[in-house]
Amino acid sequence: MGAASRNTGVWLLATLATLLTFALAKGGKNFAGSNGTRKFELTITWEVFAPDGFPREMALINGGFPGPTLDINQGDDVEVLIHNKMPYNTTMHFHGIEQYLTPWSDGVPGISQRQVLPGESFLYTWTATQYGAYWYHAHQAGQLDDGLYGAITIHPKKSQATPFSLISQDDETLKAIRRAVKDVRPLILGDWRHIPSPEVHNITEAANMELSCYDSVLFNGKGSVECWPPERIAAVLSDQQKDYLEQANLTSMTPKGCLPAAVVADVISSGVDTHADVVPPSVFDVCTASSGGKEVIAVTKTAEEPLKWVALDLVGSFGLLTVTFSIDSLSVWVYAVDGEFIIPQLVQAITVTNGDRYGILVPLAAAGDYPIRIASTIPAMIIAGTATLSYRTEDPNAPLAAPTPYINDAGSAVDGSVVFYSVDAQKQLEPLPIASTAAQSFPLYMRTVGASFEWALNSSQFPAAVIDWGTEPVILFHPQPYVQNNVTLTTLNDTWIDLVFITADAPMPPHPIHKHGNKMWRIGHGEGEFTWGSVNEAIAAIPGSFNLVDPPRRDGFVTEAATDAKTWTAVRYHVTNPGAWLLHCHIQSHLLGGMAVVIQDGVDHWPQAPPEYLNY
Ligand SMILES: *[C@@H]1O[C@H](CO)[C@@H](O)[C@H](O)[C@H]1NC(C)=O
Ligand SMILES: *[C@@H]1O[C@H](CO)[C@@H](O)[C@H](O)[C@H]1NC(C)=O
Ligand SMILES: *[C@@H]1O[C@H](CO)[C@@H](O)[C@H](O)[C@H]1NC(C)=O
Ligand SMILES: *[C@@H]1O[C@H](CO)[C@@H](O)[C@H](O)[C@H]1NC(C)=O
Ligand SMILES: *[C@@H]1O[C@H](CO)[C@@H](O)[C@H](O)[C@H]1NC(C)=O
Ligand SMILES: *[C@@H]1O[C@H](CO)[C@@H](O)[C@H](O)[C@H]1NC(C)=O
Ligand SMILES: *[C@@H]1O[C@H](CO)[C@@H](O)[C@H](O)[C@H]1NC(C)=O
Ligand SMILES: [Cu+2]
Repeated sequence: MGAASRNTGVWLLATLATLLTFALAKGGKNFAGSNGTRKFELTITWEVFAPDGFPREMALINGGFPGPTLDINQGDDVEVLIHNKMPYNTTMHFHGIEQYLTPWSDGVPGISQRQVLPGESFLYTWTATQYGAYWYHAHQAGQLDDGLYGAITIHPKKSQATPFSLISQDDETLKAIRRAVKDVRPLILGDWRHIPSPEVHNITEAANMELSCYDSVLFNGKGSVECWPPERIAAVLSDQQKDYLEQANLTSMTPKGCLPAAVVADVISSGVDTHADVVPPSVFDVCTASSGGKEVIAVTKTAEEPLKWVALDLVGSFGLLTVTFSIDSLSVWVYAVDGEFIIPQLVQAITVTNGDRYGILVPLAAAGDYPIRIASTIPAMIIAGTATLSYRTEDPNAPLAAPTPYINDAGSAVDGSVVFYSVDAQKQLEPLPIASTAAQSFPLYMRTVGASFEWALNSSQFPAAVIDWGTEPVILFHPQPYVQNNVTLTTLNDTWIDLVFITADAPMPPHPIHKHGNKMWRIGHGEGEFTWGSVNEAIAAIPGSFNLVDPPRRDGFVTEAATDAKTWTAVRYHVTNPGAWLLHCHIQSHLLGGMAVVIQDGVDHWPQAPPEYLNY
């Protein structure tokens, strides 16, 4: 990329920005009416901030964290102008947004664009073809862990069928539900660590092991470091955690609730030359309590409203954790998953992992302060935290409810009556037809290659952690297909594709695999070796393990954990969105460790990038 062409691109973008009057996106407000062009301006700075009470340098968007919600109507044209005022390169990805005919706005360095250098600006343009809950986050190295993210809400067009009459057929209730959904509030669930990602990267490489311990959990960017007494941590140790500790001749988790560095270095990284001694004690061991305040979702009933409902869009913006989400004493209706409406499920707990979105409706009766709880369910860490759903009725003297939890500190049900959201039982409100066979079937073996932080799909590692991209973005190679190492798959438009994620070894943790560009159907999963040459062959051999009629549809699926036996997970999708898309594990250390491939979908119909993107 020549300096001249880069400057021309920047100039073009800057001119565009001047010609079009941009409204400041602070607070999520913008000036455009519905079904027009929504314009947002995001200024990214690198500053000291203390989300959980511990000051550290991190990314702020328009001076705050998380960034403003991009509030959009389906059908709108969207323009997001970012100004990178950090001392680091960056890019912005719009998670779950299909970017139909705008693959150059997908925000993956080396795939869809060149990096946005310090001091530069970049204009992302796309059309909101979809509705529902999405989010934006940095896709440059480990910047998601530095707080570079925010929510996206896309209100469905009026003609969109809704699932609310499956929750209630009472007119007043339906009115209350529709009012709540129109006023849906994002609730971003995150994990947080005290060391900026560039430093984490350095320590990881020097120690040659994954730093699988965070400091706090956040709700919409707020949380606390809680240091629990050892008995509280010991009370919820799982068998797997006990087993790991035993193998390292240890008996307890660290004061932070983490598997000790010695377990990661000597047990999980067995056979690898590790240097746990270079890891600062604050990473795994030393717990220092601090508070960044508690997120409060305040809901007030007015006299005209006979019933009160609140709608929340849960967004899993985790770097590492998978959690159980639950609100004490309140059952919730899950009515949308990864943006799309489903047949609602009434539950008391939801497993939320990296990248997930769940739309929930909460019916409120008694006034009270209801703890909203998340608790880690991964072996690496026992950690939990709360926000508050504060509900007040029109009677200020009404007694407040005394809510009780459905889940414990390890995210498990307190008794057998607690119902978890079921992805296996997930039914789309508007199921689409699925082809009975696919044109191509790509087996992808999930494996570690060497150190505990180095991951691969098959033999190759995608260089996601590389800061200085020597190669040009894949999307610019149009019309020639591009091959980088062994990490590029190629498909034709209007064909059906199967991807099979196979655990190369057991034990293997589950991986939250996210595909850019489109949603997929999870058509099957099973235990044992995947011995078939293709998914088509597997369907013929073991039809009972597949569902081609009404399987769950999402932009991310968690692969089956392998404990003793290996497992496989098969997804199918229809290529209708030509472009270069990343397929990757959303756990930040796994992505940075290489667990990603590029899929060149519909190479026969790739759109031509406009000059301002080609030349940027
Ligand atoms: C935009 O609004 C018009 C008029 O209300 C409507 O007919 C059209 O479907 C909308 N477009 C989209 C993409 O929602
Ligand atoms: C990481 O290591 C590199 C190379 O040693 C060094 O230049 C850089 O300053 C380090 N960065 C941080 C944040 O520690
Ligand atoms: C645990 O103790 C046993 C017996 O002393 C020893 O053989 C083994 O190497 C120890 N394991 C670790 C990880 O230190
Ligand atoms: C992954 O590796 C397996 C086993 O070597 C091979 O059969 C398969 O074709 C590879 N997958 C891709 C997508 O290249
Ligand atoms: C940003 O990216 C450019 C181009 O790949 C690279 O040369 C430069 O070193 C990077 N700068 C920083 C601060 O990471
Ligand atoms: C691609 O994979 C093959 C087989 O594992 C390996 O021999 C080769 O070195 C790889 N090529 C690159 C560029 O990674
Ligand atoms: C790709 O195929 C789909 C399905 O047939 C079609 O609707 C779409 O127009 C095609 N895309 C392009 C860019 O040709
Ligand atoms: Cu992973």
